[in-house]
Amino acid sequence: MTAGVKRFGDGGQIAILGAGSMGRLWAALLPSSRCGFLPRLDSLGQTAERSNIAPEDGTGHRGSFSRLEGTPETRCEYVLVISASPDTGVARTLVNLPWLCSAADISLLLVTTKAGDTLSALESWLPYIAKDTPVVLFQNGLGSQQAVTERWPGRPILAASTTEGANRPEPDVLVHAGAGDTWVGPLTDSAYDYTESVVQQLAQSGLQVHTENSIVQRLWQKLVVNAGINAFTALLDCPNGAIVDAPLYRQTIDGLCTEIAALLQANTGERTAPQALRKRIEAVAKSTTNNTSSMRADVNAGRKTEIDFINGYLVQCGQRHGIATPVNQMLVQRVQAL
Ligand code: KPL
Repeated sequence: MTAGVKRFGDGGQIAILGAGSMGRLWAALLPSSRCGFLPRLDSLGQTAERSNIAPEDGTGHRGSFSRLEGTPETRCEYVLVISASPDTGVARTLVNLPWLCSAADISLLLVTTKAGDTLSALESWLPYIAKDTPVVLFQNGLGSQQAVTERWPGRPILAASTTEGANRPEPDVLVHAGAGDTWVGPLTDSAYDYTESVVQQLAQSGLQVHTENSIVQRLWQKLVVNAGINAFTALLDCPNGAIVDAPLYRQTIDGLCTEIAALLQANTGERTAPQALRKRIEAVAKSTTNNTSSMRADVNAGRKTEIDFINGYLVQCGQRHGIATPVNQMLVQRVQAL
């Protein structure tokens, strides 16, 4: 083993917190014998007290539970559809995963909750999970990652940025709509030594997973694209590719890119011309032309959106740096009013 590189037991469980599209995609593709979902304790009332799980104490004891009140007794079952390609056609697999019934054996935690739910989901589970278990945050946007590292600075916390496309047209069907790449990198000091090992574990899914030591920079790159696409698709209720011809987009995109360029420079030191940002946004809108963005899907399903962690995060950065952000503010207000 390379000095300074930490490995975690191959026999340990990979736990997934958040059974949305991204969580289900990883759950479907990682080795099923090692993988399972964690139920949301906070949505199950005071079950932690009433069941026999107890936070890690001095003796290293972490309890297990036979069944949490409200936890589905059955395994989580859904159909994974690998999108059609002319060569392969459509592949369908029935995926059947357990809800994990013990926190004692978790050697890697993937957090695929919505950005706004991340802190509370971790608040309820981390007391039961070993302090040296790496935690990988998959949230869109920025802001939730900082909240987690401020709350648990001593834990190995990593972030992932992915371009995998997945959606759930029906509750029990997951469509892997587009193959992409996933970058994983450390957020806290103690996470550096775990990065290679986490990347290797995630690569067992067969997806393209890479190490990214400047993960915050990469999260910013994704934020730029989400800030330029998601709110417009939600407001116009259209697929990604259709925004570029809409008057709302055409009238505001240059102002938006000017704001983002100034914020990028102030926060990361990166100097990119607003026109180059617009090109980047439109390239992604065109390459995902028929996709429903995550924000449009949230609005249409009546869920809370991630606007606070996308354009809302940019507004907050503007306030910190004294940079005016009228277009971002307009998008936040209009999405919040939907
Ligand atoms: O990441 C996305 C999202 O929907 O959140 C984009 C890039 C817009 C693709 O749909």
